[in-house]
Amino acid sequence: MAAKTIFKRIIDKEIAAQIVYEDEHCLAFRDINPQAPIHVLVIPRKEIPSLAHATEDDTVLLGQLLAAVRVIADQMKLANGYRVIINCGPDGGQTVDHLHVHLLGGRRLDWPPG
Ligand code: DGP
Repeated sequence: MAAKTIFKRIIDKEIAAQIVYEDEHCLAFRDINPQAPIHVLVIPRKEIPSLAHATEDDTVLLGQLLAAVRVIADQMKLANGYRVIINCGPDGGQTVDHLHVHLLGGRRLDWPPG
Protein backbone atom coordinates (compact mmCIF):
# COMPACT_ATOMS: atom_id res chain seq x y z
CA MET A 1 0.00 0.00 0.00
CA ALA A 2 1.23 3.50 -0.86
CA ALA A 3 2.47 5.59 2.05
CA LYS A 4 -0.03 8.06 3.48
CA THR A 5 0.45 11.64 2.41
CA ILE A 6 1.10 14.25 5.06
CA PHE A 7 -2.45 15.57 4.49
CA LYS A 8 -4.00 12.15 5.00
CA ARG A 9 -2.06 11.96 8.26
CA ILE A 10 -3.58 15.33 9.25
CA ILE A 11 -7.07 14.01 8.39
CA ASP A 12 -6.40 10.93 10.51
CA LYS A 13 -5.16 13.20 13.36
CA GLU A 14 -1.78 11.44 13.36
CA ILE A 15 -0.04 14.78 13.05
CA ALA A 16 -1.17 18.13 14.37
CA ALA A 17 -2.36 21.05 12.29
CA GLN A 18 -4.04 24.34 13.11
CA ILE A 19 -7.50 23.38 11.94
CA VAL A 20 -9.75 26.35 11.16
CA TYR A 21 -12.77 24.56 9.64
CA GLU A 22 -14.08 21.06 9.19
CA ASP A 23 -17.22 19.41 7.95
CA GLU A 24 -18.26 16.02 6.63
CA HIS A 25 -16.43 16.48 3.34
CA CYS A 26 -13.53 18.89 3.96
CA LEU A 27 -10.89 19.91 6.42
CA ALA A 28 -9.07 23.25 6.46
CA PHE A 29 -5.90 24.18 8.30
CA ARG A 30 -3.18 26.81 8.27
CA ASP A 31 -0.34 26.29 5.83
CA ILE A 32 2.93 25.48 7.60
CA ASN A 33 4.78 27.90 5.28
CA PRO A 34 2.40 30.84 4.92
CA GLN A 35 2.77 33.09 1.88
CA ALA A 36 0.35 35.71 3.19
CA PRO A 37 -1.07 36.74 6.60
CA ILE A 38 -3.91 34.30 5.94
CA HIS A 39 -2.88 31.08 4.19
CA VAL A 40 -5.25 28.19 4.65
CA LEU A 41 -5.38 24.85 2.85
CA VAL A 42 -8.77 23.28 2.22
CA ILE A 43 -8.67 19.56 1.47
CA PRO A 44 -11.26 16.88 0.79
CA ARG A 45 -11.40 14.02 3.28
CA LYS A 46 -11.52 11.77 0.23
CA GLU A 47 -8.06 10.91 -1.07
CA ILE A 48 -7.75 12.44 -4.55
CA PRO A 49 -4.10 12.92 -5.55
CA SER A 50 -4.68 16.08 -7.62
CA LEU A 51 -7.33 18.00 -9.53
CA ALA A 52 -6.28 16.00 -12.60
CA HIS A 53 -7.37 12.84 -10.77
CA ALA A 54 -10.85 14.15 -9.92
CA THR A 55 -13.63 12.41 -11.84
CA GLU A 56 -17.20 13.30 -12.66
CA ASP A 57 -18.16 11.61 -9.38
CA ASP A 58 -16.17 14.33 -7.61
CA THR A 59 -17.98 17.29 -9.19
CA VAL A 60 -20.15 17.97 -6.14
CA LEU A 61 -17.15 17.58 -3.84
CA LEU A 62 -15.19 20.16 -5.86
CA GLY A 63 -18.07 22.60 -5.33
CA GLN A 64 -18.12 21.78 -1.62
CA LEU A 65 -14.40 22.65 -1.38
CA LEU A 66 -15.04 26.08 -2.93
CA ALA A 67 -18.08 26.60 -0.72
CA ALA A 68 -15.87 25.86 2.30
CA VAL A 69 -13.32 28.41 1.03
CA ARG A 70 -16.05 31.06 0.95
CA VAL A 71 -17.17 30.24 4.51
CA ILE A 72 -13.58 30.38 5.76
CA ALA A 73 -12.91 33.67 3.93
CA ASP A 74 -15.94 35.13 5.75
CA GLN A 75 -14.72 33.64 9.04
CA MET A 76 -11.28 35.23 8.44
CA LYS A 77 -12.93 38.57 7.56
CA LEU A 78 -11.32 38.77 4.12
CA ALA A 79 -13.87 41.34 2.98
CA ASN A 80 -11.25 43.10 0.84
CA GLY A 81 -10.65 40.00 -1.27
CA TYR A 82 -8.49 36.95 -1.43
CA ARG A 83 -6.98 34.46 -3.87
CA VAL A 84 -7.83 30.79 -4.38
CA ILE A 85 -5.23 28.53 -5.98
CA ILE A 86 -5.02 24.85 -6.87
CA ASN A 87 -1.55 23.73 -7.88
CA CYS A 88 -1.75 20.64 -10.07
CA GLY A 89 1.13 18.35 -10.96
CA PRO A 90 4.83 19.16 -11.29
CA ASP A 91 4.41 22.15 -13.64
CA GLY A 92 1.71 23.53 -11.36
CA GLY A 93 4.09 23.38 -8.40
CA GLN A 94 2.12 20.74 -6.50
CA THR A 95 4.25 19.18 -3.75
CA VAL A 96 1.70 17.18 -1.73
CA ASP A 97 -0.24 14.52 -3.64
CA HIS A 98 -3.59 15.12 -1.99
CA LEU A 99 -5.85 17.64 -3.73
CA HIS A 100 -5.81 20.96 -1.85
CA VAL A 101 -7.07 24.48 -2.37
CA HIS A 102 -4.95 27.38 -1.15
CA LEU A 103 -6.79 30.37 0.31
CA LEU A 104 -4.50 33.41 0.52
CA GLY A 105 -5.41 36.81 1.88
CA GLY A 106 -4.65 39.62 4.26
CA ARG A 107 -2.37 41.48 1.85
CA ARG A 108 -2.43 42.70 -1.74
CA LEU A 109 -1.29 39.80 -3.95
CA ASP A 110 0.72 40.34 -7.12
CA TRP A 111 -0.27 39.10 -10.54
CA PRO A 112 1.01 37.25 -12.53
CA PRO A 113 2.36 34.66 -10.08
CA GLY A 114 5.92 33.38 -10.53
P1 DGP B 1 1.47 22.69 -2.98
O1 DGP B 1 2.77 23.30 -3.38
O2 DGP B 1 0.30 23.32 -3.72
O3 DGP B 1 1.46 21.19 -3.05
O4 DGP B 1 1.26 23.11 -1.46
C1 DGP B 1 1.52 22.28 -0.38
C2 DGP B 1 1.46 23.15 0.84
O5 DGP B 1 1.38 22.32 1.96
C3 DGP B 1 2.68 24.04 1.04
O6 DGP B 1 2.28 25.40 0.94
C4 DGP B 1 3.16 23.72 2.44
C5 DGP B 1 2.02 22.95 3.04
N1 DGP B 1 2.43 21.87 3.94
C6 DGP B 1 3.30 20.86 3.66
N2 DGP B 1 3.43 20.04 4.73
C7 DGP B 1 2.59 20.55 5.68
C8 DGP B 1 2.30 20.14 7.02
O7 DGP B 1 2.79 19.14 7.54
N3 DGP B 1 1.42 20.90 7.70
C9 DGP B 1 0.83 22.02 7.16
N4 DGP B 1 -0.02 22.70 7.93
N5 DGP B 1 1.10 22.43 5.90
C10 DGP B 1 1.97 21.71 5.19
